[in-house]
Amino acid sequence: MLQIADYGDCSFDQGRPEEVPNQIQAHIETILNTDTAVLSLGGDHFLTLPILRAHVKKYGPVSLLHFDAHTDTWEDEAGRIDHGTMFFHAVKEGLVIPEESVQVGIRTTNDEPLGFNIFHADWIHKHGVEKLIDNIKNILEDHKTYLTFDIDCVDPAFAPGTGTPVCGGLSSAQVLQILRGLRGMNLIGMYLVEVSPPYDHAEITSLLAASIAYDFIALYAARHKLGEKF
Ligand SMILES: [Mn+2]
Repeated sequence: MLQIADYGDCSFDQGRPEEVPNQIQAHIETILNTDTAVLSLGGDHFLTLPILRAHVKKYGPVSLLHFDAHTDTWEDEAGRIDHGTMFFHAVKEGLVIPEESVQVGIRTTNDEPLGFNIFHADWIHKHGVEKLIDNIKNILEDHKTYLTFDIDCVDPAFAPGTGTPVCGGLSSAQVLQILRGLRGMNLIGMYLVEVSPPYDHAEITSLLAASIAYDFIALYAARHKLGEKF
């Protein structure tokens, strides 16, 4: 059994947007320092960067299990952080080990994968979920892994409520099958992002997001309460 608390929102000063990443990192560190795992919900995917910084401060460099239509590793020489560049920065800062990390459901192009293991949506549709799960297990092994899930990994037919939808994605059933196939992974933190209720229809996307978040908690419990490993 897990004890779970809703810790509320992370507040910040809208007049000082440049301070937001540091405030979020400090907020996450406060929770991690109590030896509590954090499931973060909502917002722009770039927030993974300060959240990762907090986790790496505690755990050291981590593997990333990243569900998305986009790699979010586009280079940004100017040091600007946004929801397409944060994993470029995460690699350059040494927060994640790309060779021990996996990106799932990608269906946009990026000439520089930065060493990440990428499983495009096309590959998954061709080879199937079971083969994907085997590959993910072989790459993640027992490495400490941070799980970050952009809802746009899922096809807009199942998750229309998001800002940058791309057709040809995974179904909601495939996503749940993948997560349930990864019981035993060494999960240290979780983040579900880019759900945008104004773009949603009949709460389809929100329902899926809630289901995925629930499965994240079950995945964490399997490892940390039941002691399961791959
Ligand atoms: Mn995305």
